[in-house]
Amino acid sequence: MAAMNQQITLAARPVGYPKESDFRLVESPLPTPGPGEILVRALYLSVDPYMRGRMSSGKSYAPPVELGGVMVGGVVGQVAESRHPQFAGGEIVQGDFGWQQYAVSDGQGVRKVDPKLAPISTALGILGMPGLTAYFGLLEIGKPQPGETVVVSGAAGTVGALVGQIAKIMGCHVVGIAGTDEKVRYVVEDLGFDNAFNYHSTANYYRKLIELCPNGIDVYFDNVGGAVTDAVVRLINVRARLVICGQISQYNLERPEMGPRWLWALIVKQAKAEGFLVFQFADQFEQGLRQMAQWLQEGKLKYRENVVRGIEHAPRAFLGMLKGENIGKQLVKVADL
Ligand code: NAP
Ligand code: FER
Repeated sequence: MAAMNQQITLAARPVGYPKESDFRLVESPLPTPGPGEILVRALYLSVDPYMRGRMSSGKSYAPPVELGGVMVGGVVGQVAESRHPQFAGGEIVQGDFGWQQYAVSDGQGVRKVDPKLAPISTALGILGMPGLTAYFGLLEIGKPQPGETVVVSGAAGTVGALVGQIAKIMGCHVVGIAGTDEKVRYVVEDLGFDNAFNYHSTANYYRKLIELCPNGIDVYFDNVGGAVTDAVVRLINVRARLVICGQISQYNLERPEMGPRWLWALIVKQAKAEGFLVFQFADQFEQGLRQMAQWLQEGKLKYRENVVRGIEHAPRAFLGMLKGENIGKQLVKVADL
């Protein structure tokens, strides 16, 4: 029997929270690379919040996944066959190959991964898109200064955990907001945040923030939006910077909540709220990755991963990530090196 390629496709466009039945595991014939192409064997699939947006039909920075199409996603894999002059068989690469065991690529947007630098899975986390999001979002848009107070929501997540640690490197007072007591302990005890609180068990976010941010808030790195953000904004200082990175509290709502009612605070505090997409910094990615790798090697940055094994578990891992069930970057291991 010919070798087959297992893929996870989009079976239905979700309404509200996605369900496992919105995905389908299918088998298709193994693709073969043509001239100038490579065949990549997936080792790790990434699971990220932005994928929720790509499951809906609405227009965004990238087209939606088609019904029946392979789910999008970053992948770390090995070149199984190369007919491309710049890639050799056996090399480790990272690219947007989607949730499938094998993919053919013309090499566009494919990055070589150095297995000696760090574990190859980090190319989807700390040394990949989420790491770059934390790095450029905080430093280029948040512009944290020593002694300032930085608050980060989604604090124990892939991006948030790095934002807090980079803010500590910059000499800031760092307060995190996360969804469980274990996550709160993780960011304070393991990652060195000054303080954190659990937004599920805290009744009054505003009062808690007054207690944890006695000098007000200079930089807010927002991963979540909603009521958490409403409370943070009431405490911003003059010339504060609000970095709008994500709004995950809104991604699975059937009807989005009311928009922000806090723009008045931006006037009074002469503050700035700025949204960004990590890709706008593409021409600086190399420098960002170099700096993140150096901090990692110096032991100044820590990270965690939550790895499930088997492509058939990718949908479950994705749904779990959206609900905050994991600590650390969620990955799906598809094959051994
Ligand atoms: P992540 O934080 O590792 O995982 C998502 C986390 O969101 C969950 O662990 C959960 O943690 C939290 N969450 C889920 N529902 C929530 C709700 N209703 N309210 C508050 N928190 C909720 O994911 P990530 O990859 O690091 O991404 C973090 C954010 O950055 C996302 O909003 C993502 O869309 C955004 N992002 C933006 C860019 C960009 O270019 N702008 C790039 C990458 C990521 P809890 O247990 O704490 O609730
Ligand atoms: C993300 C959330 C949203 C992300 C990108 C977007 C790369 C962009 C959304 C849009 O353009 O509609 O986590 O990560």
